Amino acid sequence: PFLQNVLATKTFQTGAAETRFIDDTPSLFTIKPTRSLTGELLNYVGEITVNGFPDLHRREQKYYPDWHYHAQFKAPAVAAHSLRQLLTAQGPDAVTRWVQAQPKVLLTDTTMRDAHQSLFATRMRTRDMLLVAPDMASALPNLFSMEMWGGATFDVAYRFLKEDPWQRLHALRQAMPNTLLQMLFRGSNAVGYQNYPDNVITQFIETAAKAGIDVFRIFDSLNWVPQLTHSIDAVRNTGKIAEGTMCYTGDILSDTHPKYSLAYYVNLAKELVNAGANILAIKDMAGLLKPQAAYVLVSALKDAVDVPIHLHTHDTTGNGVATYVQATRAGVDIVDVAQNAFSGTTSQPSMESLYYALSESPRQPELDIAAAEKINRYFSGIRPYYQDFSNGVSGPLTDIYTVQMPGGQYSNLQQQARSMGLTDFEAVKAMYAEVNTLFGDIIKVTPSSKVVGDMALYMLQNHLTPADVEAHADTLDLPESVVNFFRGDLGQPVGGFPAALQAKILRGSQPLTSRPGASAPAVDFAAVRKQLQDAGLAAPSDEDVLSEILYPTVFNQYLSEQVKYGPVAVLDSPTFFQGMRIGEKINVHIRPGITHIMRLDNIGEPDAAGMRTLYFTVNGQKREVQVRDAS
Ligand code: 3PY
Ligand code: ZN
Repeated sequence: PFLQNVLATKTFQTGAAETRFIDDTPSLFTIKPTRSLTGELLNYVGEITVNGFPDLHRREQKYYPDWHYHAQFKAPAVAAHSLRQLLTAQGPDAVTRWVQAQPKVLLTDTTMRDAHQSLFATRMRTRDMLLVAPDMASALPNLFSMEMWGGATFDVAYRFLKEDPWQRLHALRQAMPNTLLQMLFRGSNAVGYQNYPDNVITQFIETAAKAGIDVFRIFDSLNWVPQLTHSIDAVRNTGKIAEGTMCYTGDILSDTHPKYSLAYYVNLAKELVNAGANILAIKDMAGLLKPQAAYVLVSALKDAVDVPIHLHTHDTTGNGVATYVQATRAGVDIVDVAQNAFSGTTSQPSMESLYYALSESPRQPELDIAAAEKINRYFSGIRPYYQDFSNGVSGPLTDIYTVQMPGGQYSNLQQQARSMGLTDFEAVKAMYAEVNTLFGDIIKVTPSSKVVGDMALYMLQNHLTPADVEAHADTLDLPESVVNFFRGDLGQPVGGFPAALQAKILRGSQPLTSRPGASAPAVDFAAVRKQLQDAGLAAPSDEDVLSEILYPTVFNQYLSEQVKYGPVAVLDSPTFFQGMRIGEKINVHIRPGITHIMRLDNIGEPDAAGMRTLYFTVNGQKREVQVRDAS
């Protein structure tokens, strides 16, 4: 019963803003709503106004600096070489041949995925993407791709933004028809934190490809190739582009991390290309790849494999642009950058800075810099909406060269630590590095980075040293993620597990040495579909079924919140995150041709039961909403 209105409600998810694009694209609203749902939206606005957004301190909505964005780009001219059209017409090999034959370094724009994941805990809303997406496609027609999905965006969309990530994908697909859309895929962990059975991985890839993903960047959090091959095969079968990915850790030019030598990466690259990767990605998630190392690594890879090399870094340590310049000199084909306002520190290096850093280079990217700077005005305008979720990093963190914490983890672990009463993040970072050594110097990226983070917090909370853990691991109540890791649930780390520690942690039980996905029973999709139907979702799509499999609790919470609060994705971001001020008036563009004008007239005092009445005027009619004041 809680799902009665869900189908109607779900169709609103992309019904975003006052834009020509949205008005001109009625197919975003495939099912007509049966009623206006204003009451539900008022419930949401009332709740946030009184009690604040979950995880944020309640306070009155801020006043934002005035900002203006009037980019008037021409309608998306079909670029002379729309890679998306090339992929559709001739397949992935035609795209990679084109990339290799042209002389410039190409760019992937990560603003809509990794940049906000790494700066603002993944909170960028679909509405704020859709308002600029058609302009971005017009202004930046020569990008290799736009990374806008995958990683943490999937569950955060449902969990915190109360919107459907699949709808985001469909809407951006429509908004940028000639741009290759790229996602980050965690190999056997899909867009989750655990291994999934092979049939779930295949089904996810097929469904995402159908919904509009063109490039799948596939990585494994331990660089364990057997965990990648199934996903690479599945992507190849869809005719889309498979980027086989090596996660970079250590330092190839020093002997401090002997497992992660140049020879190690060259061999790994060959294995990935032999496994069918169309492109080879280097994923430097913590910003450890120094400029000269980038030169050496890319040069060696260009000699070793004959596919394009795509380099991803984070600017955490402050040398990102220098790393890209050296990689460009060595012949890297594609690099990942973000718009100025969403670049730097834990995010990607700036697109615009890199452009200027490569002045006079024959490989300087094809970029209309004035157009890019105009697009950047939009992102500068929305950035303050997300400031509350910032990780607080304001400059380079060179200690990350030793701590090796991924950009995307930096803010998450801070929040996790604070919630456990651990306020000294420097101590957390130091312990993180010690845990890494204790675990045998492993690759740290989602989800293996979470294992290291969980263990560091656990040790700090329990005042344990690495020596204590080595001595007493058989009696300690270790975090579940740590025990699962040592059991082999995430796969096998480079060089194997530290044997003595593993034996103690597992207390006699045998670890897995084979790929967990191979032995996991296949999921029965029909049964999951039936379960959703029984719960009241009339016609669950393949997308709904996958969401239910990956994130059952989060997905069900999302569905019931849709019933309670309606299509909250249509609200502007200041209202969505902070509610309304008394006297404030907002326009809510529900769907083409339907705009509600809402004003908050007053807020009553709490009654004996703690309920406040909020008085609104909606399209000239008085409306009241009751909200429990949780303070
Ligand atoms: C993710 O898996 O979400 C990442 O961005 C890893 O770097
Ligand atoms: Zn990243």
